[in-house]
Amino acid sequence: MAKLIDGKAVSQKVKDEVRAEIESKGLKVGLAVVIVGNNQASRVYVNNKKKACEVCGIQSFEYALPEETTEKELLDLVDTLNNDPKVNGILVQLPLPKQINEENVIARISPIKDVDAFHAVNVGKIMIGNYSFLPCTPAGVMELIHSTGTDVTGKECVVIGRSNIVGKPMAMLLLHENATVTICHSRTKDLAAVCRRADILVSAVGKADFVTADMVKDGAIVIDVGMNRNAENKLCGDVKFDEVEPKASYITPVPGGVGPMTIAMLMKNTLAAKYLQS
Ligand code: L34
Repeated sequence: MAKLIDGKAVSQKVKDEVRAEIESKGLKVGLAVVIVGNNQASRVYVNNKKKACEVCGIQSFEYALPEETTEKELLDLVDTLNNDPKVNGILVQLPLPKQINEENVIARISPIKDVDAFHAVNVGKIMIGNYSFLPCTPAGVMELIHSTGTDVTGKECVVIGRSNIVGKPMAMLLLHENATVTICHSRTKDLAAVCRRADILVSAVGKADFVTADMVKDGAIVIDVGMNRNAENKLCGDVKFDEVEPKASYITPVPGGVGPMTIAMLMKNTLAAKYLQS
């Protein structure tokens, strides 16, 4: 029987710390949240981010733009937010409608307001190990691993997925803590065998029921970054929870695992941005 890692509780602790610091120092901190179009999941995530801002005493400024927004219009908004002193952090929720090039938008955000840590400058700094912001989802995963009392040093860690947003930075953060890291992807040969080596298995694939019991070593820590809908439109992760849970030592649920942590780390980054700018 695995112990469940309570992402809600760990994220609440992080948010409490952010709030306590903002209150005790009397800081004025602002986050601009930009959402383009009518993606339902994005709407939920953005609402959760706004709620978290309230909990932390961060002022949120929402910009909800229509589906047909042009790239130029969005880039102009980013310029305005870059120059607005009340805005310490800029978050442009992804994915964006297809007429807008995400790379161009990310590149336009001032690196000192880039609370997602998606800008090439911040990605580069993370790679060197000298960073201002950590990417929210991977940083949240590290917090969840720490919450189990596990020392990552020397552990075999396997990350499934190689996206710029999760897989690649995830591997880097594990490496910074002296793990032996393997990144798997769609071309990996004998994925199950590679995963079975993992003391810590992080799945960021985006497919329901992708991680099955035969891919998990007895006693492994299993972190599920997936955020999928199954056939009944129910939210579920990448991990076939019912069969993997008995083998794992610790496992994250979906919902209530990595998702809330992503948001808590965004709050932390927004506070860090405030310091960076003052
Ligand atoms: N720019 N785009 C940008 N930054 C990000 O960090 C994200 N991400 C991903 C999608 N696009 C982004 C998020 O915010 C995924 N993501 C995210 C954030 C929060 C939650 C899920 C994904 C979340 O709140 N999850 C809840 C359940 C939500 C529900 O009920 O649908 C949970 O408990 O997991």
